[in-house]
Amino acid sequence: MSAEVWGPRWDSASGLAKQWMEACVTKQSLVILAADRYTMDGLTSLLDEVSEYVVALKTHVDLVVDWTAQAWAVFCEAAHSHGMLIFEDRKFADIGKISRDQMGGVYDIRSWSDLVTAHLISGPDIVTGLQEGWKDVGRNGGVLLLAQMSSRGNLLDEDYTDTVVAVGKENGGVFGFIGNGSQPEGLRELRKQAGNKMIWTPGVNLAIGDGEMGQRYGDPYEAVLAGSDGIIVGSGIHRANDPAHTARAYADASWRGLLERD
Ligand code: 5BU
Repeated sequence: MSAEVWGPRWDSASGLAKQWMEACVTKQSLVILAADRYTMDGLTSLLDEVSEYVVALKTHVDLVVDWTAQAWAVFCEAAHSHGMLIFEDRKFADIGKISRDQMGGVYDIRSWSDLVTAHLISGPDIVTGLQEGWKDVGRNGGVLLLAQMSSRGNLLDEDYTDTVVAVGKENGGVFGFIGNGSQPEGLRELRKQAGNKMIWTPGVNLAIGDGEMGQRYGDPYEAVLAGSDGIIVGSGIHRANDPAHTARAYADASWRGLLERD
């Protein structure tokens, strides 16, 4: 089944990419939940409600007002036990050495994250630094480089995207790229360049159009058809009246896209 739905990329995938592809097939979903809730209780109840349809949990650890290391460890353990990858959307951007050290610190991201985001603006050593961070605690992880963003007026133009992809696709520490889910044409181009790397896309919502403060939304099914391997959904799920029912709708749309794409 996995080889059928993922095509030739299945055979050449390994490590976290293969784990992701397999978990998507198990849950028949490509949904990454952007769990942008601000309390541990809010996060925990959201996770309980939607875990059946969610394949990765995207966090902003510094949003949580009552964060403690112990409560966070329990929360991460729950996500892992539901077969999810944990993805801290930290958008690292510093030099390699500081990025490595920022994987530790108060939040100790290296000890619970499987994936993190980074800008490539400071150069390729950021990927080395982040990988060293995971190595420091005997864990493996993967970096998602921001090749595009979903917000209007962002400065990641086509030349920048091309450079990020050219550098990132040759780097074993790079799991994949963030693409703009609101623009299928741009995603199609990104897919052509990205080789075997993953493309995960924020800026998707079943209600397409403009979001808050410059966020833009495209249709999740269209994003997968255009080349997205994972749809990042935040408010579309966590603000829904019935998050479980809605998460299922996103899972179905993403899975249908994967089955139908060439
Ligand atoms: P939303 O509620 O579905 O709009 O949440 C989107 C999430 O994805 C939110 O956590 C952002 O930090 C994240 N995001 C994004 O919206 N756009 C981007 O280009 C990147 C991340 Br990178």
